Amino acid sequence: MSLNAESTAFRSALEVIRAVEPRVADAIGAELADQRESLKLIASENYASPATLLTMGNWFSDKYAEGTVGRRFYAGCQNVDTVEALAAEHARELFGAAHAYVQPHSGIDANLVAFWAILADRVESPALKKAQVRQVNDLTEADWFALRRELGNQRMLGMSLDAGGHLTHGFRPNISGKMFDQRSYGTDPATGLIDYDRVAEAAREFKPLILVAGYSAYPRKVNFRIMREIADSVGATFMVDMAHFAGLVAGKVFTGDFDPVPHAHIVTTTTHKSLRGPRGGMVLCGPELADQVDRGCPMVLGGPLPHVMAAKAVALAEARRPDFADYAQRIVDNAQALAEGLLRRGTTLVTGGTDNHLVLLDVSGYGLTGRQAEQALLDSGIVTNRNAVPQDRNGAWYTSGIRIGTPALTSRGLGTAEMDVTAELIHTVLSQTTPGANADGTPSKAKYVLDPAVADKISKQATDLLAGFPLYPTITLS
Ligand code: DSN
Repeated sequence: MSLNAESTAFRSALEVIRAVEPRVADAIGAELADQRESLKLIASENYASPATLLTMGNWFSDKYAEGTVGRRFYAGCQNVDTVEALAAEHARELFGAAHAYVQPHSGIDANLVAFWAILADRVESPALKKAQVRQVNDLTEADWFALRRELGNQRMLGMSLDAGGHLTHGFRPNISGKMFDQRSYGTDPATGLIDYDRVAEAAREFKPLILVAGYSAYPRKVNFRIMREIADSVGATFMVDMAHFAGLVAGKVFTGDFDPVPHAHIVTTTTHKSLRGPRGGMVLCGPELADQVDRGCPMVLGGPLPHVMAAKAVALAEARRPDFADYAQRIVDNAQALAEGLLRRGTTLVTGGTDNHLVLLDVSGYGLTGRQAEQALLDSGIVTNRNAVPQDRNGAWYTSGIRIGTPALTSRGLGTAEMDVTAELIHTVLSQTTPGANADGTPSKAKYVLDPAVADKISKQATDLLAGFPLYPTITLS
């Protein structure tokens, strides 16, 4: 594709949008300008390719397509079948999975599909068999009542939130916490690492139906072979949510015991984080759970989004190219360089470093809460997010941590030398920020003091750093 084709496509699209609602066209242009100028270190964000972005803006959006490929509840789905089948084929080939379901709209949706596939397989199917009926509508009122109680009375064991687990792994503010009786495994307080013996002990005591592995703020690899052995030892279904590190699995940075696909009964992911695709979700599994997974819509999902499934096909095709493995390795090299740069400057890191795409800073050493640090960094052109650290004394709102990740900056082409500069910028901001006070003089967990001249200087240095690595270099909007 030539330089001009991408620019022409986006410029033309904006012209069409501007004719209807110019403020939206302006906001789209402003968002590109903001993303170009800021040092994006949010571990869950990335930059999708122009091809992936363009695939989402078309008439596929207008089509209803409930059902699965070749078996729809609407007529006229032949072209949707083409893109959904392509996305699933690319996903199976890329991850070496027997089955791929590409309809989930997000990570939470993918997890809900997985939970209900497991519940259907482990709880509903045996109940139907026992009652000698084919489907739930054929159950007596009494049997249906008993099944509903049974479905709502199952156990899940997942990683605790402050150790880096995810809200959708059975925590009360999320639907999963209302569906399941949940217990958490944490990390070793001394090392910050998962203690597999403790996980096994918790599994033996709690006897969960589902053992969940996966994280959104744990900076280390997980040994999925050991986790599977633990699941097997208590008869649990082993589920891995690889939303954060799917790109590292796709790029063969995580292999063997660290690749979840050969070890888990079911794997869920988003497609837009380290995988660098469109916003969305996906489920991978073996043949045993495939039929139940394919019932995701209408079980828990609204109608599939064909334009997004088409974009998943494009992004997954990109991830199957040989250069994606190089990209995935550079994500980890960059995260390690960033961690080393911060450690050299005296920053405290949870687990003392990283072996994936993210680094978790404990900013209490700077005398700050995560919220104060996040805002001071933002003032300085560095976009991060605050995050709890293990045994966090500041709770989930203010926190004591800052989570940073390298997928986005690696997509822009920044390398290990630039990560050292980034570490210097972060350290300068944090060491020059002090906690603020409330109006009554009491210490505030949100307010902070940072000399605007320092923030401006760091912002300028961040912009200078990024100038050598233009974002979407083929696209000029004016
Ligand atoms: N929002 C994603 C993250 O930032 O990790 C996961 O939900």
